[in-house]
Amino acid sequence: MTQPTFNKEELLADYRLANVSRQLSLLGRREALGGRANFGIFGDGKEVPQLVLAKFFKDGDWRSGYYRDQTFMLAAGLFTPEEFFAQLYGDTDTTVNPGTAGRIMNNHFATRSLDEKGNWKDLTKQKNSSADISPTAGQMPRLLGLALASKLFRNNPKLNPFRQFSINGNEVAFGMIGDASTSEGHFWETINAAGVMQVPMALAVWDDGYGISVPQKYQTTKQSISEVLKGFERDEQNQGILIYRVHGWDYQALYETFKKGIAVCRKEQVPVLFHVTELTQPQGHSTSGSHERYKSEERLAWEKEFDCIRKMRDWMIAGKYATVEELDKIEEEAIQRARDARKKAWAHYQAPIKEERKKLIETVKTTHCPCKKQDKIDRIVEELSLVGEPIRKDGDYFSNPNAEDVFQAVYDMMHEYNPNKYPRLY
Ligand SMILES: Cc1ncc(C[n+]2csc(CCOP(=O)(O)OP(=O)(O)O)c2C)c(N)n1
Repeated sequence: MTQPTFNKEELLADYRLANVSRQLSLLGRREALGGRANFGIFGDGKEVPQLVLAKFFKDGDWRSGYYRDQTFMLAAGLFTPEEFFAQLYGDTDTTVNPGTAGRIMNNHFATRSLDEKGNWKDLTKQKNSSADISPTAGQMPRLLGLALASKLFRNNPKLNPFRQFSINGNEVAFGMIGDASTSEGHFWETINAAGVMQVPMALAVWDDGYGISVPQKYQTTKQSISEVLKGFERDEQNQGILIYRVHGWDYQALYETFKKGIAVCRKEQVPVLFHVTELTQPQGHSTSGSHERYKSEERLAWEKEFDCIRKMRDWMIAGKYATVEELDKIEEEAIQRARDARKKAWAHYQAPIKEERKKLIETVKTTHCPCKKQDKIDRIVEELSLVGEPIRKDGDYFSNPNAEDVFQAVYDMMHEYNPNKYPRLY
């Protein structure tokens, strides 16, 4: 392999992005465990391969991936640290949370293909992501469809007028999937169909050795998806799939491998698969569990040592791309960048809730009820006004322990106001 010379500024920017993304994951977990978000699932441990892959993601290309892809999305310029928190809180404002508008699970990504008037945008002039779905491997059939579309655009002249969708089929459909999800039927059907149809599909398998708590030996034959896929591999006699295997902590090898694979995929419209191995999951699968309960001491120690960001740091220092001081400073700044984003996103999420609470309190205080529940109403309103950072749950009928009382009291008020329309319920 030829030695690529890397640009120092670009490497430093990449290192910054990797660290910002990591800090988002670390803070995100705390936000979920602290009650500000319902659930958290993040991209920590996959930062370096994702930001390198994003270098080859061009305007007109499509992504069909899953919940680990935050660094890819950040690197592609399709997602910001503020949006990370907005989607974590479930902010429904499309201006700050354009990807999900609070309507799909957090760390599920999407770009908008229509403008405000509902017309198609020119999708060849932007990077595109289809909307993620939660069933693991559910993104695979769609990935195939996106790749097939480019093949049809290249081969069918009748599609030429639709210039806002494709430039002669030069696009690549980028797919991402976790190693355990390759056990799903959708994965295998997609692989087989891609090999048969020869479409420009580039699929990265992020291999961290686990599917939640299930280790690979119970999940994948031979404990290696690229090993079992060998029968699908292209050879001198047969078309098939180009398969590359690369360590997820090796910046240089990732760069060379992705560059080569995506170039062939785009030019020849052939499917490629990158088996990206030796990845880690520093915080475990999601906020629903703790990986310390199912990973051995040795595995946990190995994960620290092979953390892709740590490896990138060592490599940059060894290659004299950066000094320890420069990298330390970037790490510090990344912590602050993530904190600032959290603060901004939380304030934005809180603003309408605080406004609603204010209106509710004003309404209740100015509407006196001559019924026996008035004391209760006053108490509940007092409690609500004391909540420092109100979230929807504080006013949620189902999760507020006083909800039934609130409902009854408000209903009593309505009954006294208009007994015919609101008859006694109890
Ligand atoms: C069809 C389906 N089955 C089960 C689940 C529950 N589930 C969510 S993530 C996951 C494990 C995925 O592991 P892997 O593919 O290795 O990805 P990783 O999270 O490790 O990156 C499972 C079983 C699901 N979301 N969808």
